[in-house]
Amino acid sequence: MKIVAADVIVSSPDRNFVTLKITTDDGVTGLGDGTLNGRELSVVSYLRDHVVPLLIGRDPHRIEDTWQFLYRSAYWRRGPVTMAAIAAVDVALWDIKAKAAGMPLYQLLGGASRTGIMAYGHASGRDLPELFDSIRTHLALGYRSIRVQTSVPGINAVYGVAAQPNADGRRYDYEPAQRTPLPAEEDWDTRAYLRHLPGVFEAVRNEFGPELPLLHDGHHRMTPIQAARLGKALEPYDLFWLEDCTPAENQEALRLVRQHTTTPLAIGEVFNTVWDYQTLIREQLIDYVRSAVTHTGGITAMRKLLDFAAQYQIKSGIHGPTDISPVGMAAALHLDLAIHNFGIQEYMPHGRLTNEVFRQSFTFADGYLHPGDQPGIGVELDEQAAARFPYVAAYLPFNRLKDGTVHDW
Ligand code: KDG
Ligand code: MG
Repeated sequence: MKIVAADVIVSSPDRNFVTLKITTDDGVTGLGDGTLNGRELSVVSYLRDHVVPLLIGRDPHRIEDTWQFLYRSAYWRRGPVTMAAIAAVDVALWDIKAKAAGMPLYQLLGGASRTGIMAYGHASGRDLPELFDSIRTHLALGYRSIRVQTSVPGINAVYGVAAQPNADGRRYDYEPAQRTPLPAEEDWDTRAYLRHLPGVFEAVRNEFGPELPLLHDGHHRMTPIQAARLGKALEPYDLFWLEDCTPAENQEALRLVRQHTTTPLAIGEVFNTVWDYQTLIREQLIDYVRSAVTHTGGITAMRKLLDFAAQYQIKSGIHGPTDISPVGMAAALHLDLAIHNFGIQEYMPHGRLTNEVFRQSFTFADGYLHPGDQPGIGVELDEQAAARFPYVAAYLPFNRLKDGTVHDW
């Protein structure tokens, strides 16, 4: 088999997606996701200008060799753009291999280790009644694990809270990337957040009881000592995890957090290689790996990362917001089903237009996802539908403190 074409398709049904379609001389096609929220066109150029010419004529079955070739021959290693581009190629090649084998991808990864993939949904509210309604809605939809995000008095717009007004007054509706010429400015106050959040979790536990797994995303905003304090304050409410409590480029910082709290920690959605986790995993400073297949070099690299984590009883919590396309999501689900150290999968259903462009075989029922049993990863791209939605520039917001200082968003 030989690769005869590799096309980069950019579409913006509900939001921007970058999809790589690889075609072989046998007419088998494979899809990979290279979407990097707010920086999509840099991956498009990396693929079109620098990777596609290298793929033509290669044997699509040589996945490990292609991964190593793309990673090492660039000389310039790592980084979100490079690793998203490599991920797109890697997942497309696994899709082709599984289609050629006539099997769903999870079978090639060792077969199913479980019958379903526990997913968590995103509940949020501007106040407690709205938050409780959102949790009830998610429970009614079948979710059995729930992420809780809430507005904070004194802060105008907080990450992860649907229905709050945007900087420009429009409804936020979760999706943080906005189709505006400049990034929207949001505000932040860590002390107000630390004062408010434990009371919210106390109220949620009182209302919904002790059993429901609850998660929370700190979205990189605390210093290590602030994160330690929050983890400790949340201990009575038995969180499934506290995510991205600090900006984790500084892996050593997690030692301090860990010394002070037994709240489980999840980190890594902005990471893109196993090296970002070396200290975190070796010293058991985290409990869950948050990388996305789309941003961390694909199935090949994620499998190695999660096998490394498994040696330290650290589990998966693969990133799955709506800026991961259905292709990236499907790839994650095959891995989730196959690995032993699965923890939980983030799941935010895509919008109607996205589902018109990407036809998916994966299912969600009773709190559990399943990738389906179609050969390959189980996603088809409707290119005519995709062409109806051209790229629209969009940016993630950024934060400023009260005195105007830029803060982590
Ligand atoms: O593009 C940014 C989003 O992927 C990120 O803000 C989502 O933190 C996130 C999450 O946990 O899903
Ligand atoms: Mg997150």
